[in-house]
Amino acid sequence: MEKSLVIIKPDAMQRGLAGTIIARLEQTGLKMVAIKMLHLNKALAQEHYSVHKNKPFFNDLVNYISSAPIIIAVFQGEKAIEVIRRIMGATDPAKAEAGTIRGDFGLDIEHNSVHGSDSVETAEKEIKLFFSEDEIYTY
Ligand code: IDP
Ligand code: MG
Repeated sequence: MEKSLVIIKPDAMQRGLAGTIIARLEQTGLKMVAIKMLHLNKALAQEHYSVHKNKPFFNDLVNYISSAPIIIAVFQGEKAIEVIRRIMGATDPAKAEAGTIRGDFGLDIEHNSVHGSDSVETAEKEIKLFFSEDEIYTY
């Protein structure tokens, strides 16, 4: 059983796509075990994206993700990380296949609607950043 952290990014929130994206995630058979709405401050945004701190797009990305409220959730199940990466599609919506979340809804490489963890280690770190243990449910 794996857990993955998902973020519904500001571009999706602002277009009323949160429910649609959550439905697609649930349709995979993965179970939603935690969810909250947050308006990230800069420090938390920088921490979440710290692996990208030397990238040219880092400041823009931090400003974007902290620009408006987002939904942060944890999905759990077999191969949760890989399953979510697959249904999200490629980072750049222009390259993401039709039928993927980014292929269908992403606006551009930055405003690509959704985040999903990329490895077990990253998922653990990301989940800890946003959720305490008692906010993650078993049912
Ligand atoms: P991922 O979200 O598919 O894992 P990463 O390479 O980890 O992609 O990048 C994290 C986020 O940074 C992307 O989802 C996107 O919002 C943004 N990003 C990635 N590459 C670029 C870029 O070249 N220009 C602007 N923003 C980018
Ligand atoms: Mg990534």
